[in-house]
Order: sequence, then C-alpha cells, then structure tokens
Amino acid sequence: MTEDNGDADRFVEEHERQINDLLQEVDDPADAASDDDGFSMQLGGLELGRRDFVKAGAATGLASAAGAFAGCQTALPESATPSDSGGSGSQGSSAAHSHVVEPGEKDEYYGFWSGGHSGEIRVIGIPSMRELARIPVFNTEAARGYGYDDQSSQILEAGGGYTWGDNHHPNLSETDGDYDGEYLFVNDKANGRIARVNLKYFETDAIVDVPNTQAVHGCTVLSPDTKYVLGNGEFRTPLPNDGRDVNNPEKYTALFSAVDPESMETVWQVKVDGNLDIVDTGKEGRWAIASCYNSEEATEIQGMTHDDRDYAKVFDVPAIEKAVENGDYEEVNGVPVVDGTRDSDLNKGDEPLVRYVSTPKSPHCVEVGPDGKYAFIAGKLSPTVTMLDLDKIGEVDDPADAVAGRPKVGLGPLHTTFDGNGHAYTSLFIDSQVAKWDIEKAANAELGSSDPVVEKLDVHYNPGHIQALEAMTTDPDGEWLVSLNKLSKDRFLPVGPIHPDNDQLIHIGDGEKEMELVADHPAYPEPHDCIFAHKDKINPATTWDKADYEGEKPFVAEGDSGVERTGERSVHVKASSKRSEYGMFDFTVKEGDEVRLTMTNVEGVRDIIHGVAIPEHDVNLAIAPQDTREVTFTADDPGVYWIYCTYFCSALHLEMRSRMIVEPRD
Ligand code: CUK
Ligand code: CUA
Repeated sequence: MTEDNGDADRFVEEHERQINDLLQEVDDPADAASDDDGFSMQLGGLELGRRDFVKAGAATGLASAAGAFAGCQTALPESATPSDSGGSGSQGSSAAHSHVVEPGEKDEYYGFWSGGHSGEIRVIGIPSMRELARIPVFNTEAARGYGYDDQSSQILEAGGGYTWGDNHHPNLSETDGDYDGEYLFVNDKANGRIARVNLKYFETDAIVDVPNTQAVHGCTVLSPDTKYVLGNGEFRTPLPNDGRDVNNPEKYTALFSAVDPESMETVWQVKVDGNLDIVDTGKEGRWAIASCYNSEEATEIQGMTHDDRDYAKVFDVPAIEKAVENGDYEEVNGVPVVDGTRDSDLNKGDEPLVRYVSTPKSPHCVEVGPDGKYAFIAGKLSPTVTMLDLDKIGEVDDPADAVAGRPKVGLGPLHTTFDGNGHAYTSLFIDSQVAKWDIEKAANAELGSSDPVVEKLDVHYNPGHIQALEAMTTDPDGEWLVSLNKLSKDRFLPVGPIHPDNDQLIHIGDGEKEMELVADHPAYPEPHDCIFAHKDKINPATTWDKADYEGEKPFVAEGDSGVERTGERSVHVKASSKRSEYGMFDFTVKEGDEVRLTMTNVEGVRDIIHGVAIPEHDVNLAIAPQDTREVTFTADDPGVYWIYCTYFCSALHLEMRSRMIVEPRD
C-alpha cells in the first residue's frame, strides 16, 4: 500500500504555474503552436508534457481533432486509448452525437443548476442545454416579483433578511431512493441557510437560517426517503458565536446539521473536529459521509494545507438520533447539539456517532455510488480518489480498513459522477480534464495505481462539479454528462472582464465508448453543481390551484374588487385581473395611507400572466393564472399613479391599466 501524496505547497505552486502557462499561451498563440519543445515535468508521479497544460482548442488554433486528446496521451496508462472522434470543442457542430432538440420538441431531462452567488436556481433542459427558467431563492428577482410581494418578502425575511445567498448544491427529494418530484433543497454557503423549492410551482417556499452555523456548504438529502436535509458547517466559529472565545481558534467548532424537510426546522446538530466541506449519504438511511479539508483547524491557508492527511467523517444517523433521544446533548440556541468530536464519550464504544477516516489531502467532494457500496472522496491536493466501503465501515475496528481503493486519477480531483455501468468520472480541476475510470478495477488495484483510468477528456477549463444523468439515484441513466467548468477564458465572445463559466455537455453513452465533447454552454456566474431528473419525475402545475393557498390569502373574484378602509391610515385594495383589465379602472387612497393591495389573476389558461407595476412606489407583482399576490406599501405623495401590466398578455396589453389616486390629507 504505497501512495504519493506530495505536499501542499508544491501542488499549489504547480497549479499556479500551469494556469500562468496556459494564460500565456492564450495571450500568445504563436508560441503555443510549437508544442514539441521537449518541455516536460513530473507532478504527482505523472510525466507531463507542455501539451498537458496547453489544452486543445485553447484559442491556439491548433488542429483540434488531434489536439483535443493530445493532452491526455502522456498521462494515460498504456491500456487507455485516446479517442480519435474529434471532440473539437467547436460548440457541437462536428460532434457525432447531436444534442439538438428540434423546434417544438421537448427535452428528455430537467437539469437543476445551482446559481452560486447569484442566489438562484436555473432550470436547463437536457440534452439541448436550453435555459427554461430561473427560480429565485436567496436573491430578489424582478421578473417573477420575488422579494417584491408580501409572501416572498416574508420568506426572505424569515430566512434572515439577507438580500443574497450563495447556493452550491441542489438536491431533489427522494422516496424509495428515487426522485419524487416534490421538492428541491439547496444550501446557502454565505449565510448558513437551507432553502426549499416547491416543484409543483417551481417556487421557493421556505428558507431556514440554520442556528449556530456560519456557512452551510455541503448539503444533501438523507436517502432513500428524505428523512432529513443535511448541511455541512464549513467555517469553524465559537459555539455559540456570541463574542466568547473570539481569539481562541482552538475553541471554534464546525457543526453538521439536520433539518426536517417538512417543518424546515433544525432538529439536531453534531459538533466535530476539523471542518466540514461536502456531504453525501449512503442509500440505506444510515451513513452520511462528509469531507474535511482543515483537520489542522488553522485560520490561514498555510496551516490549512499543512498536513498530508485530513479526514472523511462518517456520521451514523441512527446513533445520533439515539443520543438526542437519550438527552446526551447540550442545547444551543434551541437546537440539541451532540458532541461528535474524537474525544467525546459518545464516540467511544461500538456505535460511535462519527468515524474519522484518515484521507489524503484536503479532500473535497464525497459522492456515493449508485449501488451504495462506496463513497468516493476526491483528494483535491492529492491526485487520488479514496473509495470507502460503506458495507465495511460499521464492522471494522479501524475505519482506515474500510478504504477499498484509491486510484490515481490526475491533478486536482474535485467531483465524481457515475454512468451506472461500472464507471466513475472524476473532474480534474488542475488538469482541466474529466477522467473516466473503472470502479471494480480500482477496488482491486494497488492504492495509488493509475491502471483503473480508462480515458481522459479535455474540458475548457478547470472543472468543478460534473454530473451525469440521474447519477445520484440508484439507477443512473448514463448518456450525457455535464462538466461545470469554472473558467471559459477564450471560448466565447468577450463580454468584459467578468467572463461566463462554461458548462460543457459530454456524451458518455453507456460508458462503453469514448467520451465526446458535444457542446459549450456559457453560464452566468457561478453555478457549482447540477442535478438531473427525467421529465416524467417532475410534474409542475401549469396554473395555480387556489385550494393550495386557501386560508392563507384570499382569491379576489371579478365582482369582489373594491377598496376598504381598515384604519385611520390604512386601506385594503382588492382587485382581480384578466386580459386586458384590472378589476378597477381606478381607486383612491389618502396621502400617507398604508396600502395593502391584493390582486388575483382570474385567468384559467396557462401562460397568461399579469403584472402589476406602480410607478414611484417600488411595486412589482407577477401573478400567474389562478394565483393571488399581495403587497403592502405606503402612498407617501399625493398624485396620480398609472398602474400597468408588465407581462405582454394580449393585443390590448398596453391598455391594461388602472389609476391609483392619492388625495392630499389635511
Ligand atoms: S463545491 Cu463548488 S466545485 Cu461548493 Cu460543491 Cu466543489
Ligand atoms: Cu396583463 Cu399585460
């Protein structure tokens, strides 16, 4: 059992050097054409040539059919066959597999993309890569009136009142290990939150501000039945973070949190040593596996990357529940916090709450394979992926004995996905490649062997997450894989210094043939991850069902429009809307009145949305058929204000207007 972990400084330095090399080549294509200059170096045990760094098609004008795979040839074991199928990166035009969905035809899969610090979720059809919708979650969004009407403002307010979030990991709710189409859950790394999107309406319906935690990074649902939404606290802080221990970083702590998917309340937390990065669960509802890149518990980068080993933490969910039941916790800000640090009494005995598995080196992602047998932990600063045997982890005395394999896949491995046919695909951030490898071969190979690697494909550039169709279920569909590349550099028309990311669509088929790069897709900053569900598993409503909000808000039928004075300085205005008129051509309030406006769209047909814009009052509603929205604002200044509809709903859309008359008060 030998392996090569290298040391952090070397990897960071090499990484920077490669990026600089690459940038220089992009700046000076002439230089790059001479790739046979004998340049080569050893890195992480791999012999690398210049072409490993000058990735094919990198604005160099290199003959791309040859270039696309040139980068992997030196790095591949002899048994691997570089593809000759092109993968020219010419945005799909020469690809053997078409991803085009003809006009009028629909995609086969829904893709849900995290939006990073845009705070939103994006819905993209696969394989076309056409963007279908954006679902605002932690951000406000004018097109859908999110954060403008009272209801969505209250969701944002209850979630802490922040104006943005940083969502990384979208997850679909599961029943029996398969997507049930009910909810999507997503983390907010920036403000330590988890949000729920209702997939009947494709709308955010709850945000929980997880107590005691400053960053919720990794986020997943507990398979197979979504018993909890689990969130990883990445940043260590004092507990509680109320001014105590601010100068004693050794007393900071990171928490693993469980949120109830229905009530969206935090039901328990586990305090751990080190930090917590990414998390996934086994398929049987017992294990949650999280990566930890800062076992050093340092506060600056040198310290965080100092050790050659960090760990994966394996949480035993039923054991944690038992500890909570037994009252073995400390309550902090209303949440039971159990002690899962290594010295905790709860970690002694044969049912420890948390097993710490030594893992090289600043590991990043954890993904559990479709059969639930292995957790795959990408090494980030180690060129390896550690396979943890989940059948064994509960049996062995030393958790290290549950390590079932550790293939060397390439530089900067971050995330792994699956085709359901025995292959794993790992993104290589530093190499700018996707490595496809054989899972069983890796389980039988020496630790640190690169023999299990079947093939590598260049991507453009620096991939983070990769995701194949339904790869997180027990029955992945293969066929397509998306590589979410952080940098696009020269792949698109320049649009100023903030460049788009590049999500690349790659054909993988059933894993038996070579991977083929089929399309580039620019992405507005900055998605991290995505998840795919077959269209039959998602069943959105096309109009609202008013029974769903009965008792929460009124439905204003056409005859019910009117103004009611509710107090000395408050009025309630109720109005219907339809093509092409509001329920009232005008209404009158008094200067200084607080106006509560309730508006229903009484249309029964899909696609006819009405908007409500009131100039100079920051009022903006978007109301889908059969829905009601409310907004409360103050009519500060006397005058006439033309209300108009923002959605182009009919030929008489421009005439769809009403007047708010604000009379002077005296
Ligand atoms: S993290 Cu972004 S590339 Cu937040 Cu899933 Cu790995
Ligand atoms: Cu209603 Cu435009």
